[in-house]
Amino acid sequence: MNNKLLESINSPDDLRALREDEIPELAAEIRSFLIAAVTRTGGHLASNLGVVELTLAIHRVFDSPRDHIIFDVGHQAYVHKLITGRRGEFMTLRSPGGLSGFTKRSESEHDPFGAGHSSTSLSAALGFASADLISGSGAYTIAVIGDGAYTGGMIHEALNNCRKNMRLIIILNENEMSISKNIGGFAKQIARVRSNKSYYRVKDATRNTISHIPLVGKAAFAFARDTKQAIKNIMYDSNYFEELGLYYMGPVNGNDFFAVEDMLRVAKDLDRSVVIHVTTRKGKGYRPAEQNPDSFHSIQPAGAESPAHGFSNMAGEYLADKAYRCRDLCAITAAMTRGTGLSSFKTKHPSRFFDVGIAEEHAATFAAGLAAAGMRPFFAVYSSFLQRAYDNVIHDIALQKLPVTLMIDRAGLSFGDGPTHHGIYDVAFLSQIPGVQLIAPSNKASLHRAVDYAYAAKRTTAIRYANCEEDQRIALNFTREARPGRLGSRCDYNEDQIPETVIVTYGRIVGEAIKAEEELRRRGLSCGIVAVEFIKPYALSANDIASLIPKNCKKIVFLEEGVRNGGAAMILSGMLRDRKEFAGVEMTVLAIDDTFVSGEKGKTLFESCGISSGDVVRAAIGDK
Ligand SMILES: Cc1ncc(C[n+]2csc(CCOP(=O)(O)OP(=O)(O)O)c2C)c(N)n1
Repeated sequence: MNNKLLESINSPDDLRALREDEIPELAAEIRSFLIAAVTRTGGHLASNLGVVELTLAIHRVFDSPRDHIIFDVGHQAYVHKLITGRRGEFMTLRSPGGLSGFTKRSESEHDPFGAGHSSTSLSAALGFASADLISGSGAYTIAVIGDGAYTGGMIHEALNNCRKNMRLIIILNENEMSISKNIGGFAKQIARVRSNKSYYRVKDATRNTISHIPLVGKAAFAFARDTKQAIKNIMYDSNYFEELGLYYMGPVNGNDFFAVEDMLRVAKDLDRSVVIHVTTRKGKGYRPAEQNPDSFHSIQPAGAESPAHGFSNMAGEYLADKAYRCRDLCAITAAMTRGTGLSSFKTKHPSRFFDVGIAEEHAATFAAGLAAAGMRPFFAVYSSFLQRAYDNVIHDIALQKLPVTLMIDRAGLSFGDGPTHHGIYDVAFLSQIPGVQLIAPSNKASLHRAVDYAYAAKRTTAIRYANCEEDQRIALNFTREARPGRLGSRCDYNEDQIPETVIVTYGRIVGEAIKAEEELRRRGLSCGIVAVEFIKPYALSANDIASLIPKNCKKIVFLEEGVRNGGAAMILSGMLRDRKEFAGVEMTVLAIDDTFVSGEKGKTLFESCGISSGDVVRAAIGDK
C-alpha cells in the first residue's frame, strides 16, 4: 500500500503544507490505512471512514493545539490521531498500554478534552470558549458532534447556554446513524433543517461569485453576507439554532473536502458562535461498512468473535419470549439495541420497545414512570453508561420503590474501550441504595431465573452480567446450589478433599477462580469456589456463603472484578469476619484498587488489576 502522503504527515503543520489538490489523494490513503489497521486492531471503523475529509478540513483551517478541537464521544477521532503524530503507534490502538480508542488528554496536546461517553463535547467546548474570552487569547474552539450524540440531553443544556459572541464552531455531523439508525424528534428536526436549503444555496452562490473577484472579493462577500443574514431572516423560516442565537450554516456535504473547507473558512471569519451542519456517509469508501454501518460501527479485532450466544443476547431473547406471556413487560434501551441484545424484542414487541436515544438519565426516569403506571420495565444498559443515571435510579426509581429492573450489561472490565467503559463501579454504587436488589447470574439458567425473579418481585432489581459466552465450566461444575432452583450462592469443591482455601466470587471472573483452583490442585492444594449470584441483600448472601464454606477452611479469598471500596467483596468479607465460625480464618480481598485502569503493555487487564488467577494462587499459598 502506498502511503506516500500520509507518511509525510507528522503534525497538522505538515498537512497544511500540502497542496490543495493533494488532499483527495491523502484522504484515499487514510481510508486504506484505516481499513487495513482497524480490521486488525478492532475499533470504530465506520464512524471514522465518514469523517476523513471533515477532519482534514478542520485541521487545515484551524490551528491545533492553539485552537481546541473537541470530538464528541471521541470514537471518530482516529483520523485526527493519524495527523497529530500518532500514526506510528496506531497498531497499539485499544490494547493495554496502547493508544486509546477515544480522545485522551494525556495522549496528546491535540486532545484538549478526553471522552468515551457521549454528548459532553459542547459543554466542554463552552468551557474552553469562555476561558478564551476571559483571557482574550483569540483561540477558536471546535466541537464535532454526531447526530447520535445530539440526542443526548447535555448537548441541549449546553446549546441553551451558548453565547453569540464566542469563537465557537459547532459542527453537527449528520449521517442519519447513531449506532443503529438515528431516531426520535431531534433526528427529524435536523433533517427538517437540512431540507430547508434554499437560502444557504443563495449564500454559496453569492460567495462563489463575489469572493472570487480579486481584492474586493472578501470585503464584498462580508457585506453581502451581513445583508443576506438580515434578508434571510425575513425571507425564510428561522431554524432551531438561529432561534438560540447561533449563526447556522449548511448543510454541506462533509465528504466533499473543498466544500467543507470553504465553509469552515467562512465560519472562522464570522467571529461569532456558528453551527455548521455537515452531512456525511458513515462507512464512506468501504462497501461493507457503507451497506451495514451499524455492524461496522465498532468491530472486533481480527480473530476475536463477538459472542453470538453471550449474556446480552440470552437476556434479550428471554425477555422477548417472556413478553408474550407478560403483557406489561417493556424493554428500554438508550441507543444500544443491538449491543444489549434487544433486537428480537424490538421486532417482536414494537409497541413495548423503546429506544430513547443516548439518554440514560431520561431512560431511567421514563422506566420509573412506566412502572408507576403499572408496567414492568426492563432497562438494558451498559454498566458504565448507567453511571449517567445514578440520581435517577435513587430519586425516581428506588426511593419510590418502583419495580424497574436494570439489566446491566458489559459488567466488568472493558478490554478494548478502556477506562471510560469499565463496568466496575455499579456494584459499589448500587450497594449504597436502600432496597435495590443485586443479582449476578453466572449461567444461562440463573440469568433466566433472575429475570423471572425480578419480574415477580415487584421491587427495584439490578441484574448484571458481562457479554461473554456462558462458561461451560460454571454451568457444569456448580451443581450444588444453596437452594436448588433458586438464586443464591453455588459452591464447587471436591468432596474427597475438603478445601483449605475457598474463593468467593461472582460474575465473569469466576472463570479466573476456576483457573486458580485448577492450578492449586495441580500443586496438590485443595480449593473450592463459592459463586455468589444473589449479591444484595448482603445479609442473605453472607448467610448463604457461610452455609457453603466447609468447616476447617483456613483461607477465604474474595475475588471481585469491580472496585474494592464499597464493593461486594469488601462488604461480604466484613460481614463474615464478624461471625464466630470464621474466627481464625485468614481473609484476603482481591479487587480493583482506587485508580483508573488503563492496563499495562504485555499484561492482561486482570493481571494489571491484581485480580488474575495468578494473584488468587499467590494469595492462597501466602506468596504476596
Ligand atoms: C453515554 C453514552 N451512551 C452510549 C454510548 C455508546 N455510543 C458510542 S458512539 C454512539 C453513537 C454515536 O452516534 P453519532 O454521534 O451520530 O456518531 P457516529 O458514530 O454516527 O459518527 C453510541 C450510542 C456512549 N459512548 N456514551
